[in-house]
Amino acid sequence: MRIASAEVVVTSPGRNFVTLRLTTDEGLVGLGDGTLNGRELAVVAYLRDHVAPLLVGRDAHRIEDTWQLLHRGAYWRRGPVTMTAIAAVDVALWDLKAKAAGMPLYQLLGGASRSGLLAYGHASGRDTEELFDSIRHHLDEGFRAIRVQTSIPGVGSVYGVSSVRAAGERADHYEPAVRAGLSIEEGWDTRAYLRHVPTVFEAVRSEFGAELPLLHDGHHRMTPIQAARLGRDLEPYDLFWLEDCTPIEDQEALRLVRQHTVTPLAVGEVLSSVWDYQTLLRERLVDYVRSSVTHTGGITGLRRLLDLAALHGARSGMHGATDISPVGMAAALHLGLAIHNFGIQEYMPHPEVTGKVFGTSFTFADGLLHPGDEVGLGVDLDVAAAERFPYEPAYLPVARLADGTVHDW
Ligand code: CS2
Ligand code: MG
Repeated sequence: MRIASAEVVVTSPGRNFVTLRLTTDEGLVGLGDGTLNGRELAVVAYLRDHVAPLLVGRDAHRIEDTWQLLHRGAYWRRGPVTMTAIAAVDVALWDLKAKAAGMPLYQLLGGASRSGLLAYGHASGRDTEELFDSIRHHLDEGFRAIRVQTSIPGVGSVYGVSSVRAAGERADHYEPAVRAGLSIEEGWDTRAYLRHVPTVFEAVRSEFGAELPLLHDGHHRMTPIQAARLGRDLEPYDLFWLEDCTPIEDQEALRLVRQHTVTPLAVGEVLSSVWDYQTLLRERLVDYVRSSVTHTGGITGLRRLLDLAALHGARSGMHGATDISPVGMAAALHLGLAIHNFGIQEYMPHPEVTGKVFGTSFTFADGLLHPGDEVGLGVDLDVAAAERFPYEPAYLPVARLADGTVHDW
């Protein structure tokens, strides 16, 4: 089964997506997600100009060899652009191999380890009333775990809460990448945030009870001691996890957080390889690995990382925001169904228009996601429809403190 062509499809049904489409000499098609939010075209160039010429003519069955060729053979290793490009190739090859074998990908990865994947949804609000409405919406949709993000009094628009309300859209609809000429700037005040967030979780617990798994994303904004304080102050509300509480480049920072709180910690959506986790896992500084298939070298790269995580008592918590395409989400579900140390799956459904380009077979019912039983990944890409939604530059916002200092968004 030789690779006959390698196409990079860029489309924007609702938001920008990059997909690698491999076609074999037998006419089989394999898809891989290469979407890197706000820097999409860097991966497009990496794939089109440097990787695609290496793939044509290769034996599509040699997945590990191709992974090593793209990782070691590039000489320059790791990083979000490289590992997203490798991921697109890897997932497309796994899609092909499962199609050639005539089975859903999860069967090829060892079969199902559970009946479905617990998913968490994004509830958000500018105030408690809006937040409660959003939580009720998600519970009505069947979610059994909820991530809670709110506005911060006196801070203006912040991560996780929609500041623009488009007609007909739910108040909690949120797409962080803004289709504007340049990145918009938002304010930030960590001390106001630290005072406010515990009061929000107190209100949510008293309204929705003690059992509902609740998650929160600190989105890389706190210093180690601020994160330690928030983790401690949230302990009475028994969070499923506190995510990305500090900028992850400083891995040792989590030692200080661990010293002060038992609130479970999730990190890693901006990390892109198993090597990035050595300190985090060896020292058991993380409970949930947030890396995605799309940004961590594909199924091959992430499975290796999750195997190491399993040795250190950590579970998966794969990134599943809307910038993970339907192809990337399907890959996450197949891997998540097969691994033993599955924890939870983030699920931010794509807008309806995305379905005009991507046909998917994964399901969400009673709070559980399932990849479906179509052969391969179970995702189709309509290339003609993709052309009707041309790429539009979009940037993630930037955060600035009151004195103008750039802060982690
Ligand atoms: C966030 C993401 O979902 C999350 O946990 O951290 O929404 C993140 O901001 C975007 O994926 C960035 O592209
Ligand atoms: Mg996050």
